[in-house]
Amino acid sequence: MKICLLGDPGVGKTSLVRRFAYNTFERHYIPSPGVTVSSKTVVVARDGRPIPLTLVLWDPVSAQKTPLPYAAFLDSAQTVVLVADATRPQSGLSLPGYVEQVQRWNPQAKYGVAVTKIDALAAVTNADPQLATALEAHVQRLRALANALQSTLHMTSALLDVEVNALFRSIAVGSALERASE
Ligand SMILES: Nc1nc2c(ncn2[C@@H]2O[C@H](COP(=O)(O)OP(=O)(O)OP(=O)(O)O)[C@@H](O)[C@H]2O)c(=O)[nH]1
Ligand SMILES: [Mg+2]
Repeated sequence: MKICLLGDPGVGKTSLVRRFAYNTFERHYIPSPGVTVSSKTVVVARDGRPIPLTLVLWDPVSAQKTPLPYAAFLDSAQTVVLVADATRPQSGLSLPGYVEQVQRWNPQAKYGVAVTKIDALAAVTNADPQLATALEAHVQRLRALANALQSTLHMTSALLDVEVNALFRSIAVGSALERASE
């Protein structure tokens, strides 16, 4: 199944994929060019039987840098993962615009919402206590967006390997259940 990640530059899309597919983490920020496609096979249960499901992860350059060929990236994607940075409230603002594009090009798509870098929250709010309220409101907005999209929200850290597997597994399990009911 094809999964496409969308989010602002530097929110941690590539880091989620790296952690999930290769179990590595890179501190050095290398902005992604074009699109990187990775895959990982997970085993999920369907009708009580284990079945392998290959997740093909599309990690495109951020649309804020290069206009995305949404038609090509979203075509046949079952799920779009919307990604926002827990430490930057403005990183959630573009997500409704991405949703509009997804609904335009691939109205059948399901969603996941990932909030990244939760390991860095304490350091950021200690340095700037005023930011704490804005960050809470940011996560509340993301939670509301996830609810509106009938999606789950995962509070992740690619650095510490928190909820990264859970994010992609929940997408795989959702897809397997759906196919089982077809
Ligand atoms: N502390 C911390 N830093 C992270 C985490 N995930 C990513 N980063 C850092 O955030 C920066 C950007 O991460 P990327 O994964 O390259 O972000 P991206 O969304 O792919 O960025 P673009 O490709 O430019 O759109 C890098 O320096 C990462 O090391 C995390 O869970 N915790
Ligand atoms: Mg990237």
